[in-house]
Amino acid sequence: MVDEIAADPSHPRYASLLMRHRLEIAAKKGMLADSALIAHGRGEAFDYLLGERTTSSAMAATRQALACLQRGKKPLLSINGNVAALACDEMLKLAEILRCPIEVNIFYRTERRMEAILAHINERKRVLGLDVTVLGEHPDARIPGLKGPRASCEKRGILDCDVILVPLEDGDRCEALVAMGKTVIVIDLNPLSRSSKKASITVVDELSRVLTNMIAIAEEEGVLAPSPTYDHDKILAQALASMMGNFTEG
Ligand code: PTJ
Repeated sequence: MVDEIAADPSHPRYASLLMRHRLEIAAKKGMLADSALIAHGRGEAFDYLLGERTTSSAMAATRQALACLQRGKKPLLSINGNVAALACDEMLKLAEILRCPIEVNIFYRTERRMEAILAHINERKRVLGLDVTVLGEHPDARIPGLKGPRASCEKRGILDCDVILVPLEDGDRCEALVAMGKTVIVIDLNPLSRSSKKASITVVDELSRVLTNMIAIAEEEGVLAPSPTYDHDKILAQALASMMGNFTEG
């Protein structure tokens, strides 16, 4: 049933059903954390309030994020279970455009999940014929200030990068990365989350929409210049106002 609906682009809930279907497939492959669907459901609820569209403040944040990634000395894209399930191809395409590595870095870390996620990414990389370095298999460093397996990372990847994109990130790790002096770019539909507040730049928009926008902008406009007047708190307040506006409009 879901297969049929997810395969029919004329269905009014096509985009949403497709994302759920991708999560179902990823769950069967052992890629997801037990709480992955809870996290997705929370994201869906915020996306409803947003009107399932990219707002002008989200687009401003997307452009600022892209500019910082393009101008970084060592940019890096971090990928977790949900991100690999929902937008693996887009992450790979963006990494190829930026000529930067991707690192698998998961919150609920197990060897089995790491293997399943890395296998999925490497398979999609092969199918798409992209030349992207995929890190995470051989962690040799730790993110300072974090305890447990979620601190594991690669020195040539997350430890040494200067600009990092961490979609759907947890608050602790976001704070730890900021404390390392990195420019931390979060994609999170919840403008009130700790990650959203603590990041250097937060895009309050749905993951696959953000990545599609970034790829299109990079292809059409080339390298962007960051705005010197970019205001993180103002962008978050505008995201929240967009949700409240939709709500009061009924
Ligand atoms: O694969 P792992 O082990 O790294 O775990 C990944 C999850 C996402 C399960 C883990 O990081 C987690 O529990 O995340 P949280 O704390 O639930 O935060 C996820 C945030 O992402 C929430 O604020 C959601 O609103 C938001 N979110 C969920 N789906 C999307 C999203 N934001 C943008 N696009 C989405 N598709």
